[in-house]
Amino acid sequence: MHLSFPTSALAATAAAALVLSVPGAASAATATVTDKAGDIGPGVDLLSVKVVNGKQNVRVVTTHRNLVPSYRSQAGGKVFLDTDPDDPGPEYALVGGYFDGTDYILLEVDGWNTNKDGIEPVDCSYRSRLDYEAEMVRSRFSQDCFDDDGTDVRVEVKVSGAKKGGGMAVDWLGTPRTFSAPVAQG
Ligand SMILES: [Ca+2]
Ligand SMILES: [Ca+2]
Ligand SMILES: [Ca+2]
Repeated sequence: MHLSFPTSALAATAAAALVLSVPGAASAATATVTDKAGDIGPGVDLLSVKVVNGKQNVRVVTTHRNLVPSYRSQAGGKVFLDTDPDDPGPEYALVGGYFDGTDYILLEVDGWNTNKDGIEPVDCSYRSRLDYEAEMVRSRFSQDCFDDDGTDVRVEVKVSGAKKGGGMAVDWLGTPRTFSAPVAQG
């Protein structure tokens, strides 16, 4: 049993090495784009968007100010994904509500209009989770969702929410209808 100490020490070292190597092993390319704070006043202010383009999944994490469970926020957002730079505008859009009881759906789109005729939901593995505590929306898409899987991904995000005095406030990531720099698959 005198071997147990060196063995467990070795195991601990291996475990530590494993933990440290996870970001490298997954080798996902990551980019974070920030948006101005307070550029829409009351509403679900968008602060940043993180994109991780991994082997299996594309993940998009948006960070907000005023992400709350109440329906009074009327908050929601669209995460536009561009997987084909030769075709203008986004190829996909995740459309979802940002308060309790809302749902989300991934659509195959042809441009920025998500209400056009002929737009179909994508049948693939994806999910989106609201985290009010962290004020984040975490979305994950299997690479299988995309026709051009394995290519660079560019994003644009548009969020909206109720203004105190009525009407809706809209906050785009940076310049409206402009994609982030491409994030290559890691
Ligand atoms: Ca903002
Ligand atoms: Ca495109
Ligand atoms: Ca903005």
